Amino acid sequence: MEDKKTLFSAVQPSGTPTIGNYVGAINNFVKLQDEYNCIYSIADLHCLTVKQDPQSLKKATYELMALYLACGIDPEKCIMFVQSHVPCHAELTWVLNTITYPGELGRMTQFKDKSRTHQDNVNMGLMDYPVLMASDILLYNTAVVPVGADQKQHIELTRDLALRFNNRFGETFTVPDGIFPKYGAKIMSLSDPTKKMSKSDENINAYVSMYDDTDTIIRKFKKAVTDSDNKIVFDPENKAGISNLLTIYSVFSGVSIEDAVKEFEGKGYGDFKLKVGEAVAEGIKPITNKRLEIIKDKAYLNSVMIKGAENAYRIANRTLRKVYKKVGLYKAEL
Ligand code: ATP
Ligand code: LTN
Repeated sequence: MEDKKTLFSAVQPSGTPTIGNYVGAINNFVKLQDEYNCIYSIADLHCLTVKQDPQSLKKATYELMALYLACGIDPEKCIMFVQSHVPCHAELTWVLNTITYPGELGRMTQFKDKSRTHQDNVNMGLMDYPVLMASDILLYNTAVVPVGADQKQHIELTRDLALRFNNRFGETFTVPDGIFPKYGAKIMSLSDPTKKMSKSDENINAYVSMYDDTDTIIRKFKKAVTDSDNKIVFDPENKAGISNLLTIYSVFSGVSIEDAVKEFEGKGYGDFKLKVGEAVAEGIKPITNKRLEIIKDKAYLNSVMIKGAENAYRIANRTLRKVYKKVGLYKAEL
């Protein structure tokens, strides 16, 4: 690999990815692939922390790899792999667990939220989720991690664990930085613009899936909750719904938010919502066409996954051996 910094990120194959995942993460994965040595994972082990239908999880994993490729992530430039194909992730998690305190995991906003929404299944994995995420990142000497704003706390914990380990056992891990998109780091729900758009929302009108067709996308934007004063201005605090739509429009049309505000000056919300829906549908259409092509080619998709896992394993295993040595695990050699 060239002398570039390493970048790592991942998306969970839990349900269908939304335009929030695209704007907050995948779209930036594509943009950053020339500047860094990029490693993009599909975090299937993370998914097990909430109840999954095994068949759906399997399908979603395969489909997410097709989406990565359809969005323009290039397997010749980046390492693309499925987390569970590289056993080092689970192994490093065990070691990092021994320097992590239950208090710091219990404080995590995502853990508290998911404990509330999945009351029937508050399991140890849900609590340990951020340690597995730290392992993902630290195995690859990662310098930067592009994620949406909701992952800020997990990146902070990753930094704390890297520093704690380095202090106790000597310089081992690179301490990573999170990078967040300037606009769109938190795309909001279309039915409640005070809430994050989430693929696990039970109301399907709350999110636009990357797998939705043109009519569905336009219908969902028509229904988007806004306010009643009919002014199109960018003010996320007081006009969350309209500002969210402006952000989405800007990302999908390539027009800046300032220019979008000018474009819609004096127009009604109905017109505006239709234009946003059309821009998103137009942006998603070529991705969908490509995705449906790629999905048919199982041999190609599997070969990308296998090559990715081999390349990832080579790097991850080197780090894991170093960690085992530092903490004093005996290695038998002849
Ligand atoms: P779930 O809803 O199942 O908890 P999620 O979509 O929140 O899943 P991931 O699939 O792991 O979680 O998210 C992958 C990436 O997408 C992360 O970088 C996350 O920050 C980003 N992301 C998720 N939702 C949004 C959103 N609404 N706006 C911007 N970025 C988002
Ligand atoms: N927890 C992340 C997904 C994720 C991730 C990672 C992101 C798993 N491992 C490593 C960046 C780096 C989420 O967005 N829910």
